[in-house]
Amino acid sequence: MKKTFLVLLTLMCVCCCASFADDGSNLWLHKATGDKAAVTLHAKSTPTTDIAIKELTDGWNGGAVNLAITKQKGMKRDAFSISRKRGFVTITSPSDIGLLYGAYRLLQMQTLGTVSEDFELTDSPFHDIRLLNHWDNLDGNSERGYAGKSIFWHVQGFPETLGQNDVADMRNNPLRNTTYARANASLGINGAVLNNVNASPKMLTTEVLQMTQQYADVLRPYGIKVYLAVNFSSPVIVGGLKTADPYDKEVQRWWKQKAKEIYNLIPDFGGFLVKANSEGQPGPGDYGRTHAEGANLLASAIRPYGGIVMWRAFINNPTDPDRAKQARIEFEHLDGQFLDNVIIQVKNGPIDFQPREPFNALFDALKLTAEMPEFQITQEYLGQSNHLAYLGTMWEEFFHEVMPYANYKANQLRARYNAIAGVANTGTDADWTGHPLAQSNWYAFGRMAWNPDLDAETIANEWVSLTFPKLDAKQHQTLVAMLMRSREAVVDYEMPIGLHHQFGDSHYAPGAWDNRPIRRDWLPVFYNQADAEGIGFDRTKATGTDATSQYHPDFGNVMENLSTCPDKYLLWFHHVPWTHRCQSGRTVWEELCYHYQNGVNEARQLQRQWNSLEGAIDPDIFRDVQIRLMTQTRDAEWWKDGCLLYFQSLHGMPFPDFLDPPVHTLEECKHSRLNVGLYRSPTHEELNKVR
Ligand code: GCW
Repeated sequence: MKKTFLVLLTLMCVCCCASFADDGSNLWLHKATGDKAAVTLHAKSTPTTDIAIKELTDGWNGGAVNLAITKQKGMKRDAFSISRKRGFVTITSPSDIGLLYGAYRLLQMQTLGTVSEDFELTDSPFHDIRLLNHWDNLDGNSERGYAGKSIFWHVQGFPETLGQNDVADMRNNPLRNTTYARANASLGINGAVLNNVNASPKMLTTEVLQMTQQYADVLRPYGIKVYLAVNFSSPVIVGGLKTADPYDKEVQRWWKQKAKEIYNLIPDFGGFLVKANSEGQPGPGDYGRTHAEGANLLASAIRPYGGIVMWRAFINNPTDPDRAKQARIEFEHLDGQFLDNVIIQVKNGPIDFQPREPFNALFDALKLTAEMPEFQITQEYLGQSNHLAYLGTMWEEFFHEVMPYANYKANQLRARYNAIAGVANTGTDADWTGHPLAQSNWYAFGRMAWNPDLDAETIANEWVSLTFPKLDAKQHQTLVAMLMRSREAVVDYEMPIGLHHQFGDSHYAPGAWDNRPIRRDWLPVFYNQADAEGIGFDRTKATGTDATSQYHPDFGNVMENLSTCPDKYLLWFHHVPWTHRCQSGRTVWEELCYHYQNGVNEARQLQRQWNSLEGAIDPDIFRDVQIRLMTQTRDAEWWKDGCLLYFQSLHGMPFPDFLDPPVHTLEECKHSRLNVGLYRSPTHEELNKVR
């Protein structure tokens, strides 16, 4: 009796621990079923097929599985087919990585409940290169990272103390590393730039290259290539040369030598990502050379090995009074001058990852040069890891614009390299992304990189089912609804009707009044152009900066014309009087009030919806998100009060009746330090200590 009781108690403990031990670290990955599936491989075994077999053996509970390599004409290397006949599953692909992708898809379908007795499907990625860009620094910090420290680099006092044991999380914590690799592979993400685009020249030292090699070895079996962001001055700083001029023979030799060293260590090294002559970074412009001359220097060094150079179009130097026009101005005239292993990496919008931007007019401007979009998964301007902002809806909007108006698909398909990148939101926090629900953004990026035709809601449904499989239908719908409205809520309180870049220094708190003596085109007042008469940034051909002409007329003319410009872009393209009537029928002043209020209301609604899930979600995660949502509502109020009181101070009009009266004064808002004391989720190590 005593023994039975003890066994029962132990069992209860195990069950309780199992159900309460969810720290979010498993992401959307399936859990082992306990059964062992019979998996047969009809191909040469590789480390990648070993992983596929293990995943299926542990995770699949629907009968035997066959894995086979089949070469089919016209089938992409990463594509796969899955068929199930009389309960017997066969996965085929031209490659081992395709088999792994197929295995993950099958396991996802199992959790989603979409496996039927007989079915057949084939899937193939649209983009060939699907990358995460980690803005991680060697010292362990991550630029615009809000989920703890870098998962790659924790090098104290680099390089003096660099020793064999001085390695990052990846090696110290293999389980966690494998999760990173599995998570990416489960989505088809096949590359990672391991460091910040504001790149330390030390990345190209032999010590760091050796560490990079270790990452490459861990990630390779999962089909993930490593890439590095490099500093254009590396030949000077690391190589000790006098110049980094692309036309200098020594410099050319240095890059060739470096490429050789890298490929000796990492034969499948992906290539370089470069931020040049932007925000203080060195570049070919320092020597009177063009971006093409700079990019080709690096591209020719790694071309023999099959490497690529991703050259960023984010050239944030004041060469035109309107920053929104800059990328196109800088690159259009260089079309045709780049080597064919150079891809121009273009932020989705023309300014800088704002909560809503029209697409960057550089897309479709280049006819002979490959371009790739850069999304920002980390929420630099969308409440960081405090606010819920599911970005699937933002990227869906991007693809809906860029496909018809910038020939997106045709341009991608004609290029030798067809790629897409997302700035990662990963860090050492136990749940990887700071905000537990921000995992959905990593997931959505991967899914859309694979298939840009997927809609945000389908992806949200998938993610919720995979991450919270125990929710009932109503709870599931509640969470999906939260995700689907969340980004628009942030837009409402941070940039209603196209009013962009209203951030204080931290890119977090409101700063509509900010007029410090710094670069004008970094300041909110420059972008709102608000005064007693009106508000908005005039980018029309008729009276403004003429950014509208950079677009295809089918898009540009609609934006140019005040009567056709949609309200969501009104203040992006137009400067209008406060009394201007929006398409909604309200005046601009009323419309702004309406959206700020709506943003607060929506934030409150998110709180209510989340609270209704109490008991259905792991208590730690529930509480974590609950606190973040409180912060979000508080911040939405600061945004509403701060911006509206400031605009009112310019024109003196009363608030409409529907507006909740402010609870802060303008002075308070000006001195709010919202970004101080951000709620931070615990790291993996911290959680392990308390458990
Ligand atoms: O969005 C801005 C960020 C910088 C970033 C830069 C860029 C890596 O505020 O932190 O630097 O863009 O994209 O290069």
